[in-house]
Amino acid sequence: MPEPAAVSENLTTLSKHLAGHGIETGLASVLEAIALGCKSIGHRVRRARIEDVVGVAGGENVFGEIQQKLDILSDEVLLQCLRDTPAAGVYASEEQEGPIVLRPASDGGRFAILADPLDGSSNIDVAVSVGTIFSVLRNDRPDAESAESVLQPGRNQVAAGYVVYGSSMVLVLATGAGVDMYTLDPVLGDFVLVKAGIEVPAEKKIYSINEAYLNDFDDGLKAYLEFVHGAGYGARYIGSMVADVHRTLLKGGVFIYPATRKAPKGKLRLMYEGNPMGFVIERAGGAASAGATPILDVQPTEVHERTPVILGSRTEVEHVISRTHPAKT
Ligand code: P6P
Repeated sequence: MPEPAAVSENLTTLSKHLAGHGIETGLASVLEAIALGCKSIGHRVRRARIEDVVGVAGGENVFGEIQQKLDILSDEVLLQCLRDTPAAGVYASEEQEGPIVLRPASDGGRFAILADPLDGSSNIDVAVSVGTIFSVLRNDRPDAESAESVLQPGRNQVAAGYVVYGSSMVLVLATGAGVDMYTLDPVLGDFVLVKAGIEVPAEKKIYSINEAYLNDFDDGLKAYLEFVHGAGYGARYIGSMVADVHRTLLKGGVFIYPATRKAPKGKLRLMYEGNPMGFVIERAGGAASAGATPILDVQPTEVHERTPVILGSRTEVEHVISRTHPAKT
């Protein structure tokens, strides 16, 4: 009797893996709702040109930035998925002026979810990888203050992650149990575990920064760039945070979106870009700094505030901070 063929495919789905690692039911339901929303968003991204939803929507977001059609579509999809999830209490996103209270904690809404529904959306028109970034906090304020429950430091996150819409649809999820990577199996229609316990390489000679802003960088950052230019580093910059961070997580190196003279707090948002990516990288053994302090220790005062981001391999982040903030080393 021939040996049965070994099951080469890993059929551990997201739901099964969460249940197997003691993730509380309410949080698991929120993460599964986010994953469902991302499957739908990924499908729309892939069909953007067919459905003629590339390009600008004609309106602006709360910051006066041009909104892409898919930015709005993606936000609506995530919001709908979370409205249908009893444990989801508050939703805030780059596309929403302020936090939306879905249900108070007293009615089961025990988690606050923040998201950049479609990060890097201006790259869609040219088929560059984009993604959804999400952060989950406990909605632990009295009902009357639910909307303010999102203003917590990133250290308080109970889960965070992102989905890359690229050559495949990849979900990276950080929880108390570590950082795991799933790929959407188009046949199963589900995210299946492909790598558990991801760790950022301790060092790697790759730096990722938009050097077009060189003249606006401070002297410390210019000194860092002189160092890497003479030390055999490779430069990689996709211009899509999710893609640049995903590469940094898997291969190592450092991703930098710094403060500049024109943007003294940088461009990226603390609550739904810096914090979730910082949580993923720290849970994977890397470092994530806002310059003078770890990103996750920044006490937010406003849901859309910006932060400098320096994250990746511990040694590589150290090379940056030792030059930009010498007193901190
Ligand atoms: P720049 C995309 O627009 C984004 O928000 C991030 O995904 C990306 O890291 C950054 O802006 C790129 O900004 O100024 O280099 O084009």
